[in-house]
Amino acid sequence: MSQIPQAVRERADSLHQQLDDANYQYYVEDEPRITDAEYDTLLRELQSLEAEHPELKTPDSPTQRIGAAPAERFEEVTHAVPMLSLDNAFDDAELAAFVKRVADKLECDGDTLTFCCEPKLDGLAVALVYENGRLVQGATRGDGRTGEDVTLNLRTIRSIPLKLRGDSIPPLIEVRGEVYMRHSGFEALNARARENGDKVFANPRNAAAGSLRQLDSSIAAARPLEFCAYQVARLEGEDDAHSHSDYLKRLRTLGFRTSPLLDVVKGERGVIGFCHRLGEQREGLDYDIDGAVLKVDSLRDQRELGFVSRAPRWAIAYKYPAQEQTTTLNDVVFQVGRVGTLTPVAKLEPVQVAGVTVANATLHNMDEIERLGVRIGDTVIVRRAGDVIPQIVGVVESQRPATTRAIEMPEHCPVCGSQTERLEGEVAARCSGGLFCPAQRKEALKHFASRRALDIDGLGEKLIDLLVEREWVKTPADLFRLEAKSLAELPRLAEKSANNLVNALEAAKRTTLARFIYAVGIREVGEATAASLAHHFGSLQALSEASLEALEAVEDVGPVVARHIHTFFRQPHNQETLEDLQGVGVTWEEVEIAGRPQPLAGQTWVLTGTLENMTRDDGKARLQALGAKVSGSVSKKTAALVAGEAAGSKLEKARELEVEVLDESTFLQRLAEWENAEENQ
Ligand code: D41
Repeated sequence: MSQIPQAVRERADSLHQQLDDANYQYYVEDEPRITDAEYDTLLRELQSLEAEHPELKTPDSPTQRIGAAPAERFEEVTHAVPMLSLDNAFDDAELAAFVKRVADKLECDGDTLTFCCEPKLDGLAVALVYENGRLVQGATRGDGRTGEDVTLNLRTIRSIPLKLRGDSIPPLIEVRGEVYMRHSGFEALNARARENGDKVFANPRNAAAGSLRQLDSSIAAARPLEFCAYQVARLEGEDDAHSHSDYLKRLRTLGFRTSPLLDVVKGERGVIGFCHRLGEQREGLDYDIDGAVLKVDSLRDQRELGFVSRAPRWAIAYKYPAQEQTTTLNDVVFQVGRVGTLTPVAKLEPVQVAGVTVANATLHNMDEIERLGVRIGDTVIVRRAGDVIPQIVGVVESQRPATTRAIEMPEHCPVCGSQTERLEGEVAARCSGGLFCPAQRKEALKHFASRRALDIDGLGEKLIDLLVEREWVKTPADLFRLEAKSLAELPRLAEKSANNLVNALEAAKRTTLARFIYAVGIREVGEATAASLAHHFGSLQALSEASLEALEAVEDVGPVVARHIHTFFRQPHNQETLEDLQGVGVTWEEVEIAGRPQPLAGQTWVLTGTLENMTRDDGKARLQALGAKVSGSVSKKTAALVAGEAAGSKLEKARELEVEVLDESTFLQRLAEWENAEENQ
């Protein structure tokens, strides 16, 4: 065996330690101190040292998280201590009853009882056994008595220490916790699967379960799994814990992540308060929780309370209403959008999902239907999270009746009867009727009148539907020919609001070129692109005459959008509409284009999370129009991070690096200031 030079050994040890520390800072402390790129550089250096000197390659090396040779099957593992299940509580009264039961049994006052409260992660329970600080076995819960040996897969998870930290390492410890996947990791995984034409997962839990059950651990290694510890099931050696929360503290010092949201509270009020507070935070978390777990904190009390059947008397799971339910897909209808896009909408057997009755869900497009393999009559999984439109995320194929039927794209528009067409390379089919189709006419008018377009006050969706149905309005210009006298006859409009509407229409005639371009509804020309076009060309005339090459020269305009714009201005009926609008008095000031200032030139910005009032692409385009570069990752050079709802690791990183963080409303305000400064030039 070759002698390893001392310096090499020391360097390897130091790298090993730095990488372990980085994982600890990232996963346990939620405070990364080095970037992913720096981590990778250290890891590669260690890998190359180990390649030169294979003796350095110990089983607990950070390089050993890459997966091992595929197994043929998982071995069975009998849990030394059974993994219990939990009783459930579904409301405050059941929580109160739990506290009372515990207090009665202990013959004490419920208000003095201390509870350790944790979020209930929606993943998979696993048990990890460490001997003398080394991970020797990891198993799934299975039926609670026997599970499967998934050690090789668990070893790939960076938040599971391969070697325990600190200087009070027990000869034996069994740690239990949940393996789960964050939304950000899940979305990225599904996006990759979609690109490769692979099967996508219905939710993060299924993705985590599927990953943990991979016989080839190199596949598991590529999945963004995480681990959060919640119990010490066995411990030999020094043990001075008196409470569950003492154990959780010990777990942290040993190198495990425990929930940052856990809290120790007193009595019924404390427990109920925790569950409510957590419920409010739930939407904003980057991972799924399905409730809270409430545990009597004192270990002495736990021993006294003991178990009933397979569940401890000293703990309970408080369950939030499920965000997913199964129901029957009764039918699929097709809705016609502004540019004629036919969107399949699922008609469901009404079902309660997270407290709301759901009877419709979006199916996005035919590709999605094909991907899900869903048929009319199927039992489907519906998901409703937050305020988003309910979605169908999966099919229960085992419950498919013999009588299902395929979902077919209609050959004729359900609204106007025109032929439908599906163009090469597009996922959506469209009605070819154009503005002849009342559905498209309505949607086009709604868009035209909307706040970011011509902003016509008082012209709501219902009113537009009515105006189109009565055929009073066929084109946007018709709006400006409406008279207060006739409007006042409409069932929904009193004389006063008819007058107000006419005044609002008059006021809306004075607009900006950017708004006007956005309002006329060119395919794929959003607010930001419209603003770029207005600035670039300066006049409608110049824009309408621009060649494809000239259009593609505009920042943010690619070949597809350029073609849409080009085609739009070459349709005689669109030209007529534009002339007609100018004829009824819609005007704007020509935009000064030379020497446009770029207040953000030289700056790099990052957008993360969900924005409510714009898409991330729009935000990006508007920043770019101001001269900024927009990047996907936060670094020391980032000028500012815009953090929408449910921002995750990028936000953490920005805080760590003390990069300025803007919420959406501040961002909008700043954009408006900069953009107006430009317009006033
Ligand atoms: O987050 C969880 N899913 C979670 C599950 C948690 N935070 N704590 C838990 N505590 C227990 C006891 C009280 C038995 C130590 C649990 C579970 N059990 C559990 N998970 C699946 C079955 C039981």
